[in-house]
Amino acid sequence: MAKITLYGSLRTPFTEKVRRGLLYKRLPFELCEPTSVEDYQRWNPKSGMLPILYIEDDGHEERIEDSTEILYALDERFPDPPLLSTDPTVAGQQRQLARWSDESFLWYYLKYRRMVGEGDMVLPVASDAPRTAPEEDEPPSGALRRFAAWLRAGGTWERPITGLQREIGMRLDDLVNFLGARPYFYSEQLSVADLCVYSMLFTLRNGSIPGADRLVAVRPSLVAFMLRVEEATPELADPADAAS
Ligand SMILES: N[C@@H](CCC(=O)N[C@@H](CS)C(=O)NCC(=O)O)C(=O)O
Repeated sequence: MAKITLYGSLRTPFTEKVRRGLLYKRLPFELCEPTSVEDYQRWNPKSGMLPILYIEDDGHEERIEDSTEILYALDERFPDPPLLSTDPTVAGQQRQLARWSDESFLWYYLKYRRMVGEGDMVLPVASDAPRTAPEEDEPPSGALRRFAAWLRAGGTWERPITGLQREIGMRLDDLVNFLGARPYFYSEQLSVADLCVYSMLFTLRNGSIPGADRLVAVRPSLVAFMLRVEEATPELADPADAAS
């Protein structure tokens, strides 16, 4: 049996996505969360990015990075249950939605960070680890700040955060439409698309962007979808539950 270790912070959608993928496939694994910025480079010397998955089998170690790529690699290696439909048209839709979800929600998150003046990502580490406070710039004058806000809002007086929430709400409506009456996106079975969408909704629900938790909560079909994914990916209470 392969030894699987997932390195990454559970505060990010990317690690949560892979964790759920492993649970769905009932694969036992160890989770190691970073406690310092150095852990990123140590666990992934190639790019310094987490999550990364190590699979050790018969003395051979494979390292896979990028959460969605990890899911595809897991699916090739442990195909049951599959993470893509056997129908190539549906599989194409699932791949496309996975990509759309990864890109669009990250884009909104980065937009929010820029909006609050924290453009550079602070690497997530376990909450008890020491953090360095970002250096504070001189605050701009009142008139300049108002003008910058007006520009950010596309020449309207809508507060930037309200505009962002409105845009995220529209993306969530897109998801409601894509899902329709099916239990999962484009299929009766869970796929890579569902794990990608779930992880983004999970992060929105956890307050990564102010007000986004409510945007999810007021869309019952997305709330029910999240519950369905959680039920399909229960924790491995005991190694005996795991696939052999
Ligand atoms: N596309 C990657 C994104 C992962 C990612 O952005 N990880 C961030 C933490 S949230 C990271 O490791 N950043 C390290 C760095 O930028 O040096 C994935 O899906 O895994």
